[in-house]
Amino acid sequence: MKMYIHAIKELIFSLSIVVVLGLVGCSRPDSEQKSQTNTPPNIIWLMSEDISVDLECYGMPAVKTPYLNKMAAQGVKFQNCFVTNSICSPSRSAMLVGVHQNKINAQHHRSNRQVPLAEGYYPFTYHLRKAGYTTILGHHGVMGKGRKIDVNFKHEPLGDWDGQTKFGLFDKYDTFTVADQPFFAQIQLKVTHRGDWWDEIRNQSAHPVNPDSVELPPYMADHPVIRLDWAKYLDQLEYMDAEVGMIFKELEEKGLADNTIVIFVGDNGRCNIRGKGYLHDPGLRIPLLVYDPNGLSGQVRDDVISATDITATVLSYAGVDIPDYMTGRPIFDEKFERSTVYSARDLWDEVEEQSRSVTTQKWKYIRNDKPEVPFDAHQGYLEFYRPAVHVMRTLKTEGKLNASQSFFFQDEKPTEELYDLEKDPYEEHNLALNPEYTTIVANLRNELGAYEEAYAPISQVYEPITPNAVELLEWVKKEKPALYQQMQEGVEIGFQALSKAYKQAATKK
Ligand SMILES: [Ca+2]
Repeated sequence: MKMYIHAIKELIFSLSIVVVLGLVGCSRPDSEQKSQTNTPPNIIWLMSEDISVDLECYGMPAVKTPYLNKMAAQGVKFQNCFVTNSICSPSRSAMLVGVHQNKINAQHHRSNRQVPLAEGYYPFTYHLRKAGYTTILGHHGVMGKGRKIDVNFKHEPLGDWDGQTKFGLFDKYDTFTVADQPFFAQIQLKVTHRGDWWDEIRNQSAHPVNPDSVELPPYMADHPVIRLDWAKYLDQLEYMDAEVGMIFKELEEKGLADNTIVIFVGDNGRCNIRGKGYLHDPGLRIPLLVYDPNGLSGQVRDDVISATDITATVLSYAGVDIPDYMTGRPIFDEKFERSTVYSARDLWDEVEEQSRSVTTQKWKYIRNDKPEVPFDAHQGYLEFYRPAVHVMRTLKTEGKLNASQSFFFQDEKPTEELYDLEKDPYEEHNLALNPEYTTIVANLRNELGAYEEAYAPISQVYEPITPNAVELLEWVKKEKPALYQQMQEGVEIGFQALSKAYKQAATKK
């Protein structure tokens, strides 16, 4: 079968050379020429970790992202693209199958890693491979090589897939070549994920972002530690932007630029207050840029897009019929129509959570089924990674937070939230209990109920991986009191290094 696909690919490739050569010397107008070749396009899916719409081309002050700006200017920029869950693995699970994660029972973070996908569901790479694509994971030139998968069903990075005994997602790692055509490459841009490298990236930057130039959202306290943390985040975005530039350069050098579509997205929102882990705007709204050398240029779209639509779009570019089971739809299809995105937040490490939301272009409705779990849930892992939370907890005890800033630190969550995203983009005014909006709340509540029914999990199996962050935090508190104190002051004390030290200490015992 593999041989057969390979032979077909070689045939398609040689035919495409004939087609291309055949065009030389013709005097058709440009636009007509573009639609003449039937060569399937190569597709590159770049996925940056933990970012909201914080790029220069989305209006973020103090950050310079020239390569992504160029992508936006020469491609299509989506203003209202939302993930279906604001944490890595559920969001990635949804994108890899093109189906809302709740429907395939992949909603609990880092769970069900030994449970095969239900019958009839496939990772989208399965369809691409059937259509003759070489599927590639990662890239030799990006930090950590960009091979993260992190999905909540049984899988292997490489190898064949039949969903019963074979669970491979990709054909190979790291490098796309002319001979791989048509190819699909998914490249993870990890630098933007919080990690021990953030300081190093900032220190090595020729133009570190000036903390005085950043603009903080109003729900964050204006404090030097928070400004510096924000500047560091923007430094990582700049590094990531350069990685994007490097990939475009490689496409040019290898002569692949004219037939390679590049899609850029985030996998969930920024790791900060109201971001990753929350159904508020910074958690759900991700950048989406699509650059098609033979497609639309300089377009901006305001309609709502679900991250699962990106998956369907990739299949559509590859000429694959969209499987009936998919909840995503191709965004460039003339019949594309979406007015709402359904998102959910469930388990994350030790924090049992259940919140659901419906987002439209104008409205965001959230239903919190566990209001007793506060937004600031003191989650072990996040204690290492949220300088702003530590600083703002202190400011709260000193009575120095305003209403918008205190919202995140309430003892309980509201049961329902409603925000007017057009008038109140920072979601500072919860309208859910305002009698003027009763009808809107009722309609969105119904809409959410319909989604819950349509996307009800096909199975209730639920096997989470036990996280070690809670024990690690206890250990740091007991064995490294000075570091623990620094953490309370907003210093990122290094989760990875401490995790290693803790494991070593545990082995010695
Ligand atoms: Ca992520």
